[in-house]
Amino acid sequence: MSNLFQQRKESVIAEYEQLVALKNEPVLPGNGIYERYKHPVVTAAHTPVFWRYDLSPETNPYFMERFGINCTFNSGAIKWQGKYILVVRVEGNDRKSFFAIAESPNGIDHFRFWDHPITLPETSDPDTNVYDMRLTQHADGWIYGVFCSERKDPNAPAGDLSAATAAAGIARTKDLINWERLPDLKSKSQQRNVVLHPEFVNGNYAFYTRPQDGFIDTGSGGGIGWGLVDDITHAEVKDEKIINFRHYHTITEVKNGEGPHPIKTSKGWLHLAHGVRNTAAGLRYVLYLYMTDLQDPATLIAEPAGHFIAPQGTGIDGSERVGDVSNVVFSNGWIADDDGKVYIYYASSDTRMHVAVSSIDRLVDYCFNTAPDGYRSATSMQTLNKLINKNLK
Ligand code: BGC
Ligand code: BMA
Repeated sequence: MSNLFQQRKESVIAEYEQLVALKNEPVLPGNGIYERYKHPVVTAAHTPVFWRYDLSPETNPYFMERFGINCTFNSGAIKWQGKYILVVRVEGNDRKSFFAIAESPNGIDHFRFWDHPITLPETSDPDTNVYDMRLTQHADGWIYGVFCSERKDPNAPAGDLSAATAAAGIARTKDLINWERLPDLKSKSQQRNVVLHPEFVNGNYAFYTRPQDGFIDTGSGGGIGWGLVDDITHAEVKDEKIINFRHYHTITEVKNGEGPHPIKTSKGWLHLAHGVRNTAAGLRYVLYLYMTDLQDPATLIAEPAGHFIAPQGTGIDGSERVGDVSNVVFSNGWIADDDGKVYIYYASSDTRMHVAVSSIDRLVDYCFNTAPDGYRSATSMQTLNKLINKNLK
């Protein structure tokens, strides 16, 4: 065995072990709404060494990477058998993404991947790429993973290699190991950011949808939709109504979409979503919260103005603002723990995963006690003056 092989192998493994052993800590005092954590929780470097390297000196004498991992982001989340589980969107150097489970004992650090990525069965029309899985432990006893399935647009003109179609893929499992693939969701338009509501609604399954005009353009799509489905094994949304609208000159002007499924609280359903606006530097993705009625999850009851989490520069691990797709935060996973804590898992710039920690009480307080958008500079000023006057009285 060559010296080089042995040396490189030892230092690569040592670096990996050091990374997964790193203790995380909250960044204080923060804004009081949540605490960000100092280090990303999952990065490409958290993927096992035996995924990236051939460990045999005979076939890999230089100990070089044989399967490069480009990034790890947009993860679904669930608490499962006492462990904090992320279903991570892992993207290889070849731009294809797949799902893999990373597990932590405490939700904030020591995330380790399970040995194998998830084997996700294909349908008769194979996906080119799959990404952004939302996990739902449904009242029917299954854990569902709803994700985006992307395929080349069969009607693309010759020479157009970018035209694609997006649909909601559906898979389910009881053990997070064996997954059954169901037919993709049928609806009137393409779909991305589709999420399964955890409870039955009048005996039906309920989906949060995001109708869109094309692969990218949400155009007349209006916002986050809601539709009922009677048979999950042949899911079709026939009627979609918009429950959370996009608005001019807000953080959702260009697009929005549901994050993970909402959390049930005594004051209503607590939703996490993303909003997108366009800028001279490209699209800017931020996260926001809204609440809907406990009895009717499709009725909006509170929506604070503006973003809840936006990409930020943070300390030693570099800036959330910079990555493969810069100026993006995106979330499709959070965990409401038994003690009322909420672990919000978000990706920055399509590159790495972070956690912010809050509680149901704090997030509900934020939703009801942060003023809604008045849609004009003057109304924002009124909101601010009200607070200043109260404080200076
Ligand atoms: C990418 C997604 C992206 C989508 C729309 C897909 O090809 O994989 O990350 O959200 O395009 O831009
Ligand atoms: C999309 C999402 C994400 C991604 C974001 C920014 O529309 O579905 O996959 O994080 O764009 O690139």
